[in-house]
Amino acid sequence: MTTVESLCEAVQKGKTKDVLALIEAGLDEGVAPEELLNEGLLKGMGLLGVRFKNNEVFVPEVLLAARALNKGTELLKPKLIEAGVEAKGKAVIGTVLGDLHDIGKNLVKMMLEGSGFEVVDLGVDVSDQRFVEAVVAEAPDVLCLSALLTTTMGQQKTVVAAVEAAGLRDKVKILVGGAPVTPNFCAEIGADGYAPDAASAAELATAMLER
Ligand code: B1M
Repeated sequence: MTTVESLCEAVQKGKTKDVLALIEAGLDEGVAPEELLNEGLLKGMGLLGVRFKNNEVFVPEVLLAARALNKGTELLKPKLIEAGVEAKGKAVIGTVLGDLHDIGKNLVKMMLEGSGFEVVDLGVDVSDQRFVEAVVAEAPDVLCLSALLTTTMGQQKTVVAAVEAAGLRDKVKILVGGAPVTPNFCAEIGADGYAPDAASAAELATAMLER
């Protein structure tokens, strides 16, 4: 088994220590950080997600895997982010109310930072009012909303409406994403852009600054 394959296994088993050791080993072997992320960490979580859906594993196992994945991405972060990029814009990011999924949101944050954004992370389960308060307090260029559940994606609409009601809609671009979100949904709720993954989110946020 290669180091990347072992990493993929270790994430699924939620073994944080092994995940960190395998990342170090992979980097020592000269494996690209992107490969460790995509083929090791994210592939492992994807495979576990299928088993979660099929009721072969349950919430505790998925939580352990999520912790291992988050620790792993923290370790990889400096390798993935170009050093010394000057802040070119400001973003506020959070996972919407009722939703506790933060792995994708953390990846988007990391890619934004890698693209030179200063990022204020509001965490998970963030209400529309907290997003509005952050837009007032932080004056970001881009407001980033993540939602992973079909039951919470409607909160993205609530946030867009709350920003509008607060008279701030022309002050900030709103970027939405997360597995159930689509370009059509983005248009329907009046957000400014949709990105399917973290790298495209950073690209779109950058393009929004230039508009
Ligand atoms: Co949850 N969960 N979960 N879960 N969970 C899903 C999302 C699910 C698809 C699993 C399944 O049934 N197959 C399903 C949702 C079904 C649906 O709504 N259609 C589901 C469910 C049902 C639930 C619970 C309701 C389960 C329960 O309790 N019965 C519950 C809800 C809790 C809540 O939020 N209130 C729940 C709980 C959990 C855990 C807490 C155990 C854990 C989260 C831990 C954590 O995040 N710290 C968890 C996990 C880990 C998953 C799966 C397995 C993996 C999600 C993930 O992190 N993927 C997931 C199944 C799956 O996706 N295969 C599942 C990796 C991550 C990198 O991808 O987050 O999609 P993702 O992010 C992507 C893109 O979406 C995009 O970029 C990222 C990649 O580059 N993106 C953006 C994300 N945000 C973006 C924002 C942007 C742009 C792009 O712009 C702002």
